[in-house]
Amino acid sequence: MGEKIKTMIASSEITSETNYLSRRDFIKAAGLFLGGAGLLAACDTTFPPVSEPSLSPTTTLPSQDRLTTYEDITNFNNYYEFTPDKTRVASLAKDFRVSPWNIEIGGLVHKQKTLGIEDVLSKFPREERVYRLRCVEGWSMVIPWMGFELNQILKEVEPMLSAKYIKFTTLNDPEQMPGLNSGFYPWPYSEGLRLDEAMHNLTILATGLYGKELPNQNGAPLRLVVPWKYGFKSAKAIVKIELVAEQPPTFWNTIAPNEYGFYSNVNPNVPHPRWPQMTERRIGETGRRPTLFLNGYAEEVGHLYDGMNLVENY
Ligand SMILES: Nc1nc2c(c(=O)[nH]1)N[C@H]1C(S)=C(S)[C@@H](COP(=O)(O)O)O[C@H]1N2
Ligand SMILES: [Mo]
Repeated sequence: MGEKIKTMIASSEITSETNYLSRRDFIKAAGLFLGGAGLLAACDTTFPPVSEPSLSPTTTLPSQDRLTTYEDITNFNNYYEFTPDKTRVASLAKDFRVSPWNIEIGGLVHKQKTLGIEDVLSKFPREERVYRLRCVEGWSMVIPWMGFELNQILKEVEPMLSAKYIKFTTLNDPEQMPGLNSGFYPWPYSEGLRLDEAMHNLTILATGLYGKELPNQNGAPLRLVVPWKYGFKSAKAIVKIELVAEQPPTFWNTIAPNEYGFYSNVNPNVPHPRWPQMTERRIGETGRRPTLFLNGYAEEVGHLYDGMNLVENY
């Protein structure tokens, strides 16, 4: 596996070989988001850590990984509320309204909250996280997200001892999202995590990518990213986060429980009835590469599954 490197360093090294924004533009964009003159100064000479991460931001990014282009990340999307056609999500989501937007955080918590998206952006400064995203259909990307750790928001609401799982619910607005008129699916799109998975420092809520605002097609204004799980766990357009006692039902698990388990950890050793899991196609590249156990994040998150049979708990 690759060398252990800081996320920030990883992205700056990769930057020179991609069409990433020039460093100057990136710094400008980051400053714009944060409105922080101090941060701008601090970022002047090195590639900008936009804020100090609350916990170690290290991650394994094998040196052969290159950032997927902005073009590909924003024009090849899964977002069934708009369309199952990956190449049409961007145009259908073009006028999606991301403001005003409220996120309700409740359930088994001591301090229930409803935050406007602008409160979220100002309360939880974002940092860059470069993560691999592996879709269960057999393709993958490397994405420079902007976001903050989910545990920051969870600590604010003070989970009760009885809370064991988190349920994420996303927007259900058929007027804006044409796919919602398809009666077959158990709308709204929902997802879930075990509380310890949600608290892990690799789990983020993303509000941007490539140093820019999060594009609508990628889940604006707020989207979950859990890099060691298949892409469908990363719910887009979140409006509600609930702490619950029991494992919650989820969208894909409800549709086809034999194909999509609750855990859905990336695992080349657990076959899928329709798609290859041993190898993947990196978008923008030719050929296929081996899929890594836990998407290459085993060192960081493997302990969450100690003693669990990951073939049974797929
Ligand atoms: N609300 C919602 N979130 C969703 C989906 C969706 O259809 N609706 N698709 C998922 C799937 S299958 C994948 S692979 C990722 C794709 O994210 P991207 O388009 O930003 O690459 O989003 C996930 N989040
Ligand atoms: Mo996916």
